[in-house]
Amino acid sequence: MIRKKIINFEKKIQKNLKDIFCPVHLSLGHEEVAEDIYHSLSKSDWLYSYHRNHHHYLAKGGSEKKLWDEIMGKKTGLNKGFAGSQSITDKSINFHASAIVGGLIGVAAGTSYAIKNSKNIVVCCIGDAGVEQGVFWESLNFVKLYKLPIVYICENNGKSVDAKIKERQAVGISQRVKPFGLKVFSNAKKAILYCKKNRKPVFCEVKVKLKCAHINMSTMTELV
Ligand SMILES: Cc1ncc(C[n+]2csc(CCOP(=O)(O)OP(=O)(O)O)c2C)c(N)n1
Ligand SMILES: [Mg+2]
Repeated sequence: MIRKKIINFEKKIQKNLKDIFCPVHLSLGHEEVAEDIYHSLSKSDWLYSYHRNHHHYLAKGGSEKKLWDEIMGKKTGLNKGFAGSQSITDKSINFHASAIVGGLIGVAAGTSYAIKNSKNIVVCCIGDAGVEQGVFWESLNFVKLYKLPIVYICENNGKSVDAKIKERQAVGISQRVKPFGLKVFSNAKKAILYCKKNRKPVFCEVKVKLKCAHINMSTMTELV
C-alpha cells in the first residue's frame, strides 16, 4: 500500500516535470526502506533524511498534498514553497531532510543524545555518499560512546550522481562500520526494532537499485 502510494507520487512528478522548477530526486527503486520505516517507526520517533526523501516522508506519515504543493512551489506547501523537494521539514511528525550530503548526520546524533531518556528513537537515512563525509564517522564514535538510540540507514544504490561506488570507496561500508562496535543490519525493519528494544545505536546498509535518473529538473527533461 505505502509502496504503491510512493511509486504513484513519483510517477506523477515525472508526468508534471515541465511545471516543476526545483531539482527533484525521485526514490523509484528505494521503496524497501520506506516500507520498513512505515511498519516500524511511529510519528513521535525522529526521521532525518537527505535529498532523495519523498519515500521517507510519505512512509513517516507525511502529507502527500503538502509535499506536492511544496514541490510545485505553492504557498500551501509544506514549507510555503521555499524548500522545494530536497530540504523539506515537517515538525508535526519529527521529520527533516537536507540537500547537503551528510548535512543532518550530526544533527541526528545530537537529537538521539537529547531524547536518550524518552521512549523514542532517531533514524538517520543517508545515501552511500553520506558515509564519505567525516561527520558520519565522528557520529558513529559519539553515538556508540554515549549508547544512544539511533539507527543509521544507508541506502546504497552504488552511485553518487554518476560516480560508481567502486571508484570512490576502497572497502565495503558495513565492513568499515563494524569496528565501531555497532550491530550491523541489512534489513531496516529489523534494525529499527532492535534499536527500539535495546536502545543502542545500530547501523543498517540496504543495497538498492535506483530505477530512474539521479536528478530531474525541468531544464534537464532529457534525463527522465
Ligand atoms: C556536501 C555536498 N557535496 C556535494 C553535493 C552534490 N550532490 C548532490 S546529490 C550527490 C550524490 C549523493 O549520493 P548519495 O548520497 O549516494 O545519494 P543518492 O543520490 O545516490 O541517492 C551529490 C554529490 C551536495 N549536495 N552536498
Ligand atoms: Mg548513492
